[in-house]
Amino acid sequence: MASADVRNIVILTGAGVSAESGVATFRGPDGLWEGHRVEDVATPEAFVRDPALVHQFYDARRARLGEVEPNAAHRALARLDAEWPGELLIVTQNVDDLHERAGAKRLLHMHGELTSAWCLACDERFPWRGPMAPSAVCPEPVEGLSCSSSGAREGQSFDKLRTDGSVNRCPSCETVGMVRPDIVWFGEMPYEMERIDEALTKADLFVSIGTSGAVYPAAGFVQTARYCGARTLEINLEPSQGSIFFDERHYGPAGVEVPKWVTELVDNMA
Ligand code: BV8
Repeated sequence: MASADVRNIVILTGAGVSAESGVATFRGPDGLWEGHRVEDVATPEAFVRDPALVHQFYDARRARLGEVEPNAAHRALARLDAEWPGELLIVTQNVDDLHERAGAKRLLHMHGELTSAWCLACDERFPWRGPMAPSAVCPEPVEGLSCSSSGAREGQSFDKLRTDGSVNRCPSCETVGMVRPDIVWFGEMPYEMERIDEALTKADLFVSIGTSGAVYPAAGFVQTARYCGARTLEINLEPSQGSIFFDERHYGPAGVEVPKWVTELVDNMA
């Protein structure tokens, strides 16, 4: 695909782009998600039914971020982002922070982020690190030291925390127990759909990387892009559920195929 006539690019990524970093993909061989049925951990109903289980599930995935690093696919996309003179938007379904840790800037998380929290009492969103489960308490206070390790925000004094010990406290309205993961669950509206649609309608090239094409509306983006005249490329370990909609397909590990594709594109840039 000659890059000469390509100006505006939209790249959709899924769990496959983080697989080589050791982040579990969506559905394991047993169809379960890290041992859980999706409906038990990634739906608003599940959060009402068993918030402790949902917090435990996301606290574990948030902690895992500290044990993984971006891989060659993340780095190649960050390079393309830095060097591409035309429009470029990386739309990720992933809630991990590996794209931005690799340096990608023109990036949006349509399904939310593990490192972000949402207070249901005051509707504020804010960065979050560490556990969020209301049962998780702050470690014994040490004079003058902020307990960033346990989810409290920088500079937040201890005194207030000691009142109930829970880390699940909103930094802006101080409500305890109403902070939830800032993640788009099934049945909830994905983030920034207008911005995504606008980029899809202007795209000359739509590229899908490491996604099974099983979850909508993301799985429908290729058809929107095609309908608006874009050329379409799939890079995946195996054909996805939407592979018939792609003009070109590169099958193999993202850590190999993505750097190859980026080098070809950048080297042939006009
Ligand atoms: C909504 C956050 C209203 C949580 C996620 C139309 C038809 C049917 C159903 C629906 C429909 N429209 C809506 C639905 C319902 C539902 C849905 O799609 N259900 C599916 C299961 C049938 N969708 C929703 O509920 C969405 N909301 O529709 O709201 C609306 C309607 C219209 C317009 C706007 C709004 C919300 C969905 C979002 C749910 N949240 N994530 C969390 O992560 O904790 S979805 C989650 O699952 C991921 O974010 C991702 O989106 C999806 C997983 O898919 P993949 O990332 O593709 O991962 P998977 O493991 O499946 O595949 C990995 C692929 O990588 C494989 O192909 C593999 O071969 C490949 N691979 C593996 N290793 C490598 C590799 N490739 C390259 N290299 C490797 N090394």
